[in-house]
Amino acid sequence: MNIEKSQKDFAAAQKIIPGGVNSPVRAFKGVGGTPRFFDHAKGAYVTDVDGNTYIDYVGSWGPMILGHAHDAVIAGITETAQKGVSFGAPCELEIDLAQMVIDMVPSIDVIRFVSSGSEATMSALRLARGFTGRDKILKFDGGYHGHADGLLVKAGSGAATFGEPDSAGVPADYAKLTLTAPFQDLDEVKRLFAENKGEIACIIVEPIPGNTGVMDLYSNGFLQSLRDICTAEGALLIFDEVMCGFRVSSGGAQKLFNITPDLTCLGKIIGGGLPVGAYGGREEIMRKISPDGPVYQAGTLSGNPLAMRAGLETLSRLQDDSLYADLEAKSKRLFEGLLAGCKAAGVPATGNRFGSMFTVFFTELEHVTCGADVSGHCDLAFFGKFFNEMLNEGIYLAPSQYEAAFVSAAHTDEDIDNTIAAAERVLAKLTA
Ligand code: KE4
Repeated sequence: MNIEKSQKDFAAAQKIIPGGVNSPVRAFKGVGGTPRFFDHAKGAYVTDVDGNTYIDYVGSWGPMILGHAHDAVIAGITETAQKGVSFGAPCELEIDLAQMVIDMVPSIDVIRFVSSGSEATMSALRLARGFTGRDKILKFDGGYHGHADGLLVKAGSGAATFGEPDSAGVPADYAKLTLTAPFQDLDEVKRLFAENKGEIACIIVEPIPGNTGVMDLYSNGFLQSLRDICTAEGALLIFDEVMCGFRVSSGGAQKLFNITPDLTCLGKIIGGGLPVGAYGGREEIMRKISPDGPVYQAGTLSGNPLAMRAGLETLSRLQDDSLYADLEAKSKRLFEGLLAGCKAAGVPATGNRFGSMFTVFFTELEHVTCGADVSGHCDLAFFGKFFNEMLNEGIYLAPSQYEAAFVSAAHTDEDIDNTIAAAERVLAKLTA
């Protein structure tokens, strides 16, 4: 496969942009090789600057659930752009998208738009602290909620369990306000609440984690237990649905599981590929947000008409449950086909899937249930080889074992068949 232009572009980009990318995972550090520079995309396909076309399972990390450059989304953006892309003042499109999200996500009475998932979670945490008057927050190892300082924290070593910064530049004293626990570890969650009685403002959790690979927190009742603990402790339960919101159902994971959070963070799909994030929840909580209340949050481009129109054209096509039935059927077939291919090739693998988001893990484990299972028991080197061989076969997967694959409405049965066939060839080659 000729990738000369991507190689040249990458060399040029690295001179003037950190790592040559504007978001670290894109640099292929986890898998090796040269990141592809894309020229255009349509439906289920992306085409790089060398003219190579791939079946895309990244979908811009989730937003492209309808497929790339959907005709109606492009038409809507084009029409709105002619009338101005940002006013820095209210516009009716903000009301339209707010109402659409509120109709789709019953736990949201009031919503505020921002411009990224990170802004949504950062704002939701400040709101939880402002509403409860408490300073500490609890997140989970392997839970990713964007790059706000207090969220770049992993489990602290030793019994202290105070967080340690996951990134340079995060003050240790600040990170200490972030408590962490492993996924599935209810005893640790209860211990932290007992040890920090009345001090924890919220739990923030991806109801379907997708940033340490896809995890299942629902089947064993863990998610419901978090709901019960927050209710009992007077802490807020924040569902970070930036990735799974509108991905697994028209009302996100909370509709699928029938578990009601106090606040929900959204992003990705809600903007249809343009920069939109949002946070919302019960009226009594959201009215604490400026200018109604004392919790400040602001944004120059929040609610701009162009991004609002992209979100409206996308979400309006997700009201139809038959779309989710189609996504479920295609994703199930792909997921099971990949695992069957691994089994046939004698490659130990397992996986987790909810709707059109899934992860296949190369591991001897029967189930992968938490971040430690991935970091300690998955063959990351084999994943890197598999990723690059699939790339050469024209299949674009997420460049990390810690990510999810996304199927879109634009993927055809033929795309699924071709992907499974490519995986079978790659697995045979890697085990020869
Ligand atoms: P953004 O600031 O990247 O829009 O959203 C942050 C975020 C918050 N919450 C969840 C559950 C998320 O998955 C994300 C971002 N997801 C990653 C993919 N694992 C974005 C890709 C990237 O970082 O480049």
